[in-house]
Amino acid sequence: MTPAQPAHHERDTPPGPDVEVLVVGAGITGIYQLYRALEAGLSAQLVEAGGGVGGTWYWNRYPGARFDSESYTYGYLFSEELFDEWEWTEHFAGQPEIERYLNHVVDRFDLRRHMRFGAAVTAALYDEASGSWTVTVADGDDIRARFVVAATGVLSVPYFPDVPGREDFEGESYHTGLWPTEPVDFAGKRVAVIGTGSSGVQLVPVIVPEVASLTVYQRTANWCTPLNNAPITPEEQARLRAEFEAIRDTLNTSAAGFLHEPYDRASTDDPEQERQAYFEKMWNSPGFAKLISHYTDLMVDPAANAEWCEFLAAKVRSMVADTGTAERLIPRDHRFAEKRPPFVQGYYEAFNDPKVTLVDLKETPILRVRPEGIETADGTEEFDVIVWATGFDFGTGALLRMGIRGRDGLALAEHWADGPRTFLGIQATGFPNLFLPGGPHAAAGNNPRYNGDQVDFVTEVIAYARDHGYDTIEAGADAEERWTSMVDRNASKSNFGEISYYFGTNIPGKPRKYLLNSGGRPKLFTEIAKVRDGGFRAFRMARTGDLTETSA
Ligand code: N01
Repeated sequence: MTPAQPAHHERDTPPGPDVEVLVVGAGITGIYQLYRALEAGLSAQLVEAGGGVGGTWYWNRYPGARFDSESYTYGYLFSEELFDEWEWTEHFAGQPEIERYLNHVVDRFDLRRHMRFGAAVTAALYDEASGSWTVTVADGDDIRARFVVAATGVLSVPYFPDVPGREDFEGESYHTGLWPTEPVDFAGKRVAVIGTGSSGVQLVPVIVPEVASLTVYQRTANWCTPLNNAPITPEEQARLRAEFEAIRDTLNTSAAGFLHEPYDRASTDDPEQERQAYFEKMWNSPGFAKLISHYTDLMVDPAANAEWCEFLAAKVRSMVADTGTAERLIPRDHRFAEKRPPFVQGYYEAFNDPKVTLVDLKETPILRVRPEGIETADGTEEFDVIVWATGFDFGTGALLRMGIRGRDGLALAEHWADGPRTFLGIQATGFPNLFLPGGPHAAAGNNPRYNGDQVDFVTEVIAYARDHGYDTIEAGADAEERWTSMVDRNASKSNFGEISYYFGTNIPGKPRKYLLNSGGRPKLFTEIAKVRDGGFRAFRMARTGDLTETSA
C-alpha cells in the first residue's frame, strides 16, 4: 500500500484480504504448504493452535513416540541440500529428533516469521461478495484470506471415552495426543495406561523401568510386530546422499510412498516350509515392509492372512512368559491389518516384568474412574497417573471443530453430516477457496508423501487461478460426487470388517464412512493428471467483480 492510500478502515469499500494464502496448522503438511505458497510468489501466513512447530509431532511427545515410516522417507524431498545436511540418527527417529528436524526446516527456509502460534482457529466464514475468508483465531483476531488451506491433520483431536467419573480422578491424567511439553515424572508411581493402539504400545515398554507399577487396560488386542529399528551407520548415510535422486523418484511414484519393494509371490506359490521362512523374513523386516513386501494375497485371501496371524500368535506365546497374559495379548476378533497395525520395540517383553499387569476389558470392563483409581468388575485399583491412549476423532475431527461456514452460510458440519464429501480429498463443494490437503479421503500410505502430492496440486491450482485472473476456485458438485462415491465404493469392496477408526467406528455417533483414500495414491495421481489435462475445469473458477478493487 502506498502512503497516499487511505488505511483500510477509512475506505468505503471493504478492505482486501490481509493475505492470499492462510495455512492452518504447523504440522508437516502445513509447513510444506507455507513453503510452496511463498515459493509460488503468493503472500502467505500460517496459524497454529500449539506453542510450536510439529503438529502431530508437537502434541504426541509421550515417551516412546517415534516414526514407523523410515525417517528419510518421511522427511521433505523438495530440497536436496536439506536432505544432504540433515542426518537422521535412526532408521525410525524418535519424537524429539523429529521435532528438531521440523524446526530446522522452518528456520532453514525462513518460514517462522510467517507463523503465529497459540492461534487456534475458532471460526472461518466465507464472504461471497469478496470471494475471501474471514478466519477468527483464539485471541479474537480476524484474518482475511483469499485462500485458506486447512492442514489440520487427521489425528489431531484426541478422543477421551465417556467413562463415568473420568473428571473425578485426583491423580495426574494425560492423553498421549496432548502430552505436556514438560516431561512427565513416572518415577515410583502407580500408572495405568488405557488403550493398546499404536500410541499405547509405544509408551508402555519405555516407562516400565521408571514406574512402581504399570497396569495396561486392553479392550482389543492388536497385531503388533517388531519395528526393527537401528541406528543409521555412516555408510548408510553416505548411500542415502548418493542415491537421493533414485530415492526421491521411488518415494514420489510408489503406490504407498515407501521404499519397500512389493513382493511378486502369493503365499500359495510357496510350500509350507518356505512360507514359514518368508514369514520369519517379514517378522525381521523393518516397519511397513511387513505389509508392502508381504505375500500379494495377505490382504485379499483370508486363509493367507490367518496363517500369518497364527505365525504371529506363536511369536507372542514365545515372548510372553505368563500363558494367560500371552493368550490375552493375541487378537481373536480381527485379522492382521484390519486395524492399523502397530510396530513395536519390546512391547510384548514388557509383560514379563513383574511390575506390569494386563487387564482384559472384555473380561472385566471399566465401570468408572474413581478419585483414587479405576474400578472394574474386579474392584478398584489405585493409581497416581492415568494415561489415556484412547485415540483420536480421526479424519474429520479438526475440520468439524473449526466453525467453517462456506457459501450461503453452509456449515461444513452440515455438508458432512453423513460423512465427508470431497474432491480428491482437497476441496468440498460449497466451500470455495478452502483446501484440505492431508484431511479425509487423502490417506493412502506414508503420510507426508501423499499429503505432499496434495499440497503441490493445491499450489498449482491456486497459481493457475492467479495467472488466469480468477479469484475463486471451487470443486464442482459432480467432481465431488465422483470422488466421494469412488472412496465409498472401493471401501465397501474390502473383505475386512468396518471395525477400524478408518470408518469412524471409535467415536460414538460418528457416521460410518470410510475416511481414507480407498483408491490409493495411484488413483490420486490419475485424477490429478485428468484435471490438469482438462484445463482445471473440474474446478469452477470465477472472478469476483469487486475483488480487483479491494485486493491488497
Ligand atoms: O489410537 P487408536 P492411537 N475403553 O485409536 C482404546 C498413529 N500413530 O493413538 O481397539 C478402553 O489406534 C482402543 O480400544 P479398541 C497411527 O496411525 C502412529 O494408539 O477400540 N479402551 C484402542 O486400543 C495410529 O493408528 C504412531 O477396542 C478404549 C486405543 O484406545 C493412530 O495414530 C504412533 C476405549 C486407541 O487406539 C492412532 O493411534 C502412534 C474405552 N472406552 C500413533 N476407547 C507411529 O508409530 C478407546 N480405547 C508413527
